Amino acid sequence: MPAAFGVAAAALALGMAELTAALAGRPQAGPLLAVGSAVIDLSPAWLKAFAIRTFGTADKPVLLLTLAAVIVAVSAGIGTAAPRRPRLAIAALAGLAALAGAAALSRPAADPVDVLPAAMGAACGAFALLATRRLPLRRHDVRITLGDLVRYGHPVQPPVPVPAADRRALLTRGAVVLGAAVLTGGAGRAITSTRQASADGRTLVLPSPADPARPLAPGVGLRVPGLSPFTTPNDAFYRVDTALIVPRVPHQEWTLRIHGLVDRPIELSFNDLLARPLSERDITLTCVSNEVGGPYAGNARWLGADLAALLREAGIQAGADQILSRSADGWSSSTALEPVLDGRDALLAIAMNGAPLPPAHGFPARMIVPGLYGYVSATKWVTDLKLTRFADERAYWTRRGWAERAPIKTASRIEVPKPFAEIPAGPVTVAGTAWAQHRGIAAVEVRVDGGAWRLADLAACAGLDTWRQWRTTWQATSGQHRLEVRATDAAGHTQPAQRVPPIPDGATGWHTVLVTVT
Ligand SMILES: Nc1nc2c(c(=O)[nH]1)N[C@H]1C(S)=C(S)[C@@H](COP(=O)(O)O)O[C@H]1N2
Ligand SMILES: [Mo]
Repeated sequence: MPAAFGVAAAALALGMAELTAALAGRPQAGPLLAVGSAVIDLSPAWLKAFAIRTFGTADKPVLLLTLAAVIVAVSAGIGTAAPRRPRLAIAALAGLAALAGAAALSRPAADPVDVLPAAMGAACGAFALLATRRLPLRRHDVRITLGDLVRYGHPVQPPVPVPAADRRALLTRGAVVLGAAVLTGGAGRAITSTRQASADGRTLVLPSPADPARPLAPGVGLRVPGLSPFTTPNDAFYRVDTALIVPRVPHQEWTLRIHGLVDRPIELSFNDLLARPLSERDITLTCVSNEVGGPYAGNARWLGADLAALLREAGIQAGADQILSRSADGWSSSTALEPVLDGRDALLAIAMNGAPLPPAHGFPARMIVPGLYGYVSATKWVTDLKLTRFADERAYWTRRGWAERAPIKTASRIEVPKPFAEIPAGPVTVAGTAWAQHRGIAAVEVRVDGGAWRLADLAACAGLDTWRQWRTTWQATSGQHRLEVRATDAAGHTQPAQRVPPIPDGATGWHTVLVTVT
């Protein structure tokens, strides 16, 4: 029972902290998010890779659940200790609060007020814990208290069973504490989400592009059931980032600084960005963590300002070979300058498929560079571009063992039939997607059971920077079969058979699908 009371007290502490963080306008300083984010940044690369591989996009809920489980366990312990060793319990609580406060202060763009949520939470948690103390739960208590004399007419001698009335009083208090936790926590979440809705830019009217995208040929998307669409809808677009909650950056407050090795540093507001001539381009984005055949690729129509033109306005100095970009949430990325300036459509994007960037995909603005993996090019919530040298500075993932320069490797995957599908004998459509951004796909080949490679039909080409769909017909005979695919890019490079893992610069190998023909 004291254990449960400890958990209720912890819930109240978290609820109060959440409310304090919301009222202070610093939701990121709430203990759960602050500690969770610190854990993400402190965990070693192999653990992150494992989390992304094992849990995919659910990696963040899994982290929060783990954190919640730890809190329940620790607070149950504190609750158990509280009746007999109140000082120890309060000290443990203070220690946890100090940890949460330190985590909040360690966040990028932290402010001294960020310790407030942890402090308020700890104060309320301590108050709730002390509420158990005045109940005679201490079976071995020999202290003579006035309360005991009044209640029992004599000093309490051990062992004294806990009177039912007091157990009920404890239950009532526990329920009150839990109710207060739900109320404060709920109010905090409500305040934060109301604030965020107005900062999301949902109501923004997008300027029309000065340089619109070429209309998509009807043949870029093949009509094969089960094949992913040529243009990935925003809500189906993969998401990969280190942010535990989606950073909310009000566009009214957003600025982008361009500095470092430049002649004229620039600071740009969101209105400045909207006022520039904007281009619209179809570009396929890919994550370096994508395993062979994996889902971390998506194709969208982006609207944005010409990134190379912006940098040239700032005056690029000799010696600069890297754009070190930073995001509102403190992530950083190092992009090779040369590909950005070579004439490809590198964008400072504000919209995706006709809508302002969804918050999860970088609102108000993000970078998009065709041909480079996301971690070296696609900074979301971008606020800072510094021209530097690879020799001088590194970024979030390059400090953790990933390659400095990471052009996207030629890739292909089988999307139809699905792995382990059972299909009837006869003609079977095999179809999928291939990509080699900024080089283009020249050929896709399929083979069955290690036999001869056969060319697949390619869908219409939408440009060098997008993926390309393909299909072929296979005369399936009964039994188990192994389908394999490989692509050749327009530079003449064919995907190698050799399997290498994503780290440090992207996976290779042929995507293989096993099916049973009946
Ligand atoms: N601020 C920020 N931007 C980021 C990341 C990040 O962790 N933080 N991850 C990058 C990686 S690894 C990829 S693959 C792309 C994914 O973009 P998406 O989530 O819009 O698909 O964003 C990039 N931009
Ligand atoms: Mo990525």
